[in-house]
Amino acid sequence: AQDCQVANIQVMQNFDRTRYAGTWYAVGKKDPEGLFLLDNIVANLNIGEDGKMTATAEGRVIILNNWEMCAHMLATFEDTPDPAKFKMKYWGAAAYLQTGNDDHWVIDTDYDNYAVHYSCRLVDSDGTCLDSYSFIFSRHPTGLRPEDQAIVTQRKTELCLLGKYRRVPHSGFCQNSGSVDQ
Ligand code: DAO
Repeated sequence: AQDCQVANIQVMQNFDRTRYAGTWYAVGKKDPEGLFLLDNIVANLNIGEDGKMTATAEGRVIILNNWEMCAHMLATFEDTPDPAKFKMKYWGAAAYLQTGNDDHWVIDTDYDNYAVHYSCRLVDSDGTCLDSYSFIFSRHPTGLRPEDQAIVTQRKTELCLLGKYRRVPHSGFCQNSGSVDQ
């Protein structure tokens, strides 16, 4: 059973950042307030020679109400005492894109097929999360393998976010068009 307390959320045990590195396609997303990345979201995670994790990411966004583009984002990760919990500082390659400092928690991954990410931006006074976002990542842009879907559904339930995700399409937008800031 889950009590929806942010402090009680279970994260990946014995997390291995080296195996987490590489390309992940967002195939599902629970949006935060003031949603930013819409779809065609691809993250590339790197481990530097100093062992620190960094990322580049791209995704389709709409800014200034009506301007559709492919956002190129950069992120650095600060370690915490829990190896699966990071503080992620992110900014856009262009100054008008979103910047922020969010938690980046790896809830579960098999490293080769799926990963469940979670970030709570605002903890309520009762200990539950008031504003969260979560990515379901796949190594495959086509989506999750059927055998991974049950475990991902279980993790969504434990995060108290079951039913709050949407599918993230990959239409090739960030390959084919729209990049004004690279
Ligand atoms: O879409 O509103 C939103 C939340 C996403 C925040 C931007 C994150 C950019 C960096 C992503 C790195 C992914 C590992």
